[in-house]
Amino acid sequence: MRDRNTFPTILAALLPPLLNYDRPASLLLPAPADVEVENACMVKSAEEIVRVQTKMTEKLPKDGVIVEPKTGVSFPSYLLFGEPGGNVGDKSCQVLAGVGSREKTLIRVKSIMIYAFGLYVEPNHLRAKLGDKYAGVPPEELKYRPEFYDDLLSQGVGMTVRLVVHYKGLKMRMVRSAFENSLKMRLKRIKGVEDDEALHDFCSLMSEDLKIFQGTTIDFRWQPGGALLTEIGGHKIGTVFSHHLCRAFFDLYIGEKPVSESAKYEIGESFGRLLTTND
Ligand code: DAO
Repeated sequence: MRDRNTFPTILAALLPPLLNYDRPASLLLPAPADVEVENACMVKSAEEIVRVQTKMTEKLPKDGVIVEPKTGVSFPSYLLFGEPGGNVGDKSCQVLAGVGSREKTLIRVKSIMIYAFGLYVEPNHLRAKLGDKYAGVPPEELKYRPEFYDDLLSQGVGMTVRLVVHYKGLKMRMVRSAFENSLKMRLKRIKGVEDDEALHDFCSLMSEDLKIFQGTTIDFRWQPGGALLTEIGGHKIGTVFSHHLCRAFFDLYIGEKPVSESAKYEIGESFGRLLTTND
């Protein structure tokens, strides 16, 4: 039988008219049953989510957002998932655990700010996967334990990284090639080979036809079952099934040599707080 992790497939390709695609919407296949969010945090009220988020990060969202200080980019304190227009009570949520920014140095002197990012987590999923092992460990201590991040990455906790483009000259081909290089190195460490079909599928989603601008959001969501969903400007671009790819992707933000060390520890501490509170 074909193992989904060995033979990753792009399962979905949604074709937003705004993004100038002309592939038929019938290419969108239903997700397999095990992609349903287990232990999903179903929404009771927006106030309740904000309360959980505030406890977790000790940052008070102002007008429902938290601002990344270096870029001034605002991140909503939570993301809701479910049918568009459906009841709020039928949606699941992820809460913001930390924010950071990505700088690159050009020709060794000039530093440019490429994007800001925020990492969101599904609180009940995190507790279900790692509560038994880490509840009670002080968050300020937990954030420095490499084993904690290894567990987060190997357990496949439901998380989303949202990038918000800051650099005005950014093109999709630059994003694709930067991800390809960064992910190859991480796959080599995780899987022993630097290239695979999933990475190829993932990079092929980032077509040059997709136009991005300052302020465009790019979401990468790790879904149960080892699925990496990409959305650009709120439009689903595709899903690639591969545990190794999901792990390599999130390793960029909470693994070894992360994009921003301060953001990684902020996120780790927030996760620690979530594991020690019960709501
Ligand atoms: O942060 O390493 C990473 C992941 C991907 C970065 C995507 C954007 C990089 C663009 C570089 C442009 C340089 C002018």
